[in-house]
Amino acid sequence: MTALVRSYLHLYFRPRGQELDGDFVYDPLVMGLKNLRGSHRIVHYPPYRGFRRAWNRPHFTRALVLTFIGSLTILACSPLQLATPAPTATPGAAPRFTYTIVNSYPHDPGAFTQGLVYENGYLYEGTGLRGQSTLRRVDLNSGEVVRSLALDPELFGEGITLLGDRIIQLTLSAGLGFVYDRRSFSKLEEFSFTPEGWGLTHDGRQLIMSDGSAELRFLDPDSFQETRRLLVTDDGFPVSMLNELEYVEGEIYANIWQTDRIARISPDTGKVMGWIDLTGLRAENPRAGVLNGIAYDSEGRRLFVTGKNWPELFEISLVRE
Ligand SMILES: [Ca+2]
Repeated sequence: MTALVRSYLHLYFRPRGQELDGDFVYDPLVMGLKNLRGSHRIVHYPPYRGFRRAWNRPHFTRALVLTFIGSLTILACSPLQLATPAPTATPGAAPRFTYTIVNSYPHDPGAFTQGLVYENGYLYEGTGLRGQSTLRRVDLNSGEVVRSLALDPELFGEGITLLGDRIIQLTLSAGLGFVYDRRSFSKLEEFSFTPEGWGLTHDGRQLIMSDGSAELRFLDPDSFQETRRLLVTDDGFPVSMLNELEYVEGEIYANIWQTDRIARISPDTGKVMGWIDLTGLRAENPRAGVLNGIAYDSEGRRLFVTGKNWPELFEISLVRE
């Protein structure tokens, strides 16, 4: 090691004009350059000064290589690296919660659940898949579908929310949303948005929608114009695949697509304030898909969850780990 350091010092601080014969034989980097450039170009300098001479000197080229390697190292440690999305739904420092089942209710196993809300003993559910998408009102206790509206078979239904007397429903990729009368399900108006519609909820003032990214969009509930975006992060890392949403006691709950986790998100900062792990809740029924339905009874303070084609819907209470 000492000989190697001495050889580098000799290479950098040797008297001007001294040739490299004999030096590069124990310098691994110069040896590498020798192989790349040919030894005759290392040993024999052109007889003039200037950039070309400097360029042809191996220590100049080596400095370029070292600068390049150093730049890569700095880049690897830079904040840009920290901005790289973390694996979806990997919990960071936020508190973790598991659950206990308080009640279970029948749920239509044919319902590809994409949106879920609760009011006055009924669930309002939006289902997906082209040709099977619906908006439905479901009796909580019996699971009976008491009203159903089929969407155009070309459309893929997504998230829904209930705001006053209106039900608002998104579609996946058509850029189209619908507003219905809550009681009759008659269509009141349509609106457009970009890029995709996934989950939908509201905070009493604005609609909040997800699109599968790590950003939530806030929309004016009358004009449907975007008013704000919120980047959701956990321990500094963006959390993508935000799906079905529910506004619960001042927090935004979000299913993380294709996982058994729900993120509890601060609507002010976008930080994940807690993770709910629902592992084990999904039925062993082979038709049952991923967790994808959160509804909250704000009067009874009951939290309901279900999933795509799950045969049951659960009321759960959270348990801090
Ligand atoms: Ca919901």
